[in-house]
Amino acid sequence: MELELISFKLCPFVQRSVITLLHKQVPHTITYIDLNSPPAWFSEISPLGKVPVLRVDNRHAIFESAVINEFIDEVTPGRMHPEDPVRRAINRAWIEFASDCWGDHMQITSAPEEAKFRAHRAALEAKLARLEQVLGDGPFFNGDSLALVDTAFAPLFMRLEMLNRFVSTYDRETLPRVAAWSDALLALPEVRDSVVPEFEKLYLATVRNRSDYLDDCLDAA
Ligand SMILES: N[C@@H](CCC(=O)N[C@@H](CS)C(=O)NCC(=O)O)C(=O)O
Repeated sequence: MELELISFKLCPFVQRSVITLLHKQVPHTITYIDLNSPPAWFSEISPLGKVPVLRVDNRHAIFESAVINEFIDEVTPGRMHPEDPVRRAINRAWIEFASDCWGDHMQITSAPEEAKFRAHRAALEAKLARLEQVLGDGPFFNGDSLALVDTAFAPLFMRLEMLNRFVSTYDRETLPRVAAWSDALLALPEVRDSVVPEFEKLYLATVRNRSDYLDDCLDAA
């Protein structure tokens, strides 16, 4: 089966699928497009004009990262979802929750001034506090093995840690399970290698562009 992932270098949703492909050691290619000026062929295969899209055997196009991830998981050996249907459903619900956390990340990284940053930081922290309540002893969401739900959060934690060097995006002390989960995910080679080498530079440049407040924090660091 030939798998081609259509990507944008900064997209966290694409990154989820890359982590899954790398974790499962699935041969694949990645084609990067410029979302500001997408090629005509992309509009034909992506109904919402969004990445990721997974092209299968150059014949089928699958969109939506959660669906792509489940597909990759199903067609390769091993399972990145719990066997128990209730637990599996709960994992899917938290994957959806991860997408909501992206809204807060977007707001945080677009904040024009400190007061707005603080308000959106509080919203994100409240969501992370919900996660703190459901996390066990780790290292991953379900325990010892990496699951699709972990791939949904790893891109968020990667970005938050990049920002944490300049400004605190959540309090690691009051959310120790979240912090430990983040550390465990970011230590994985499949997470580290799920972005292009120049990712941090690109990401911080985008953040500087979007937020005057974070631009000042980066300057002050
Ligand atoms: N729900 C989608 C979200 C994908 C998404 O928002 N992708 C962004 C890039 S990170 C995109 O393609 N945006 C282009 C647009 O909205 O025009 C998924 O999980 O795949």
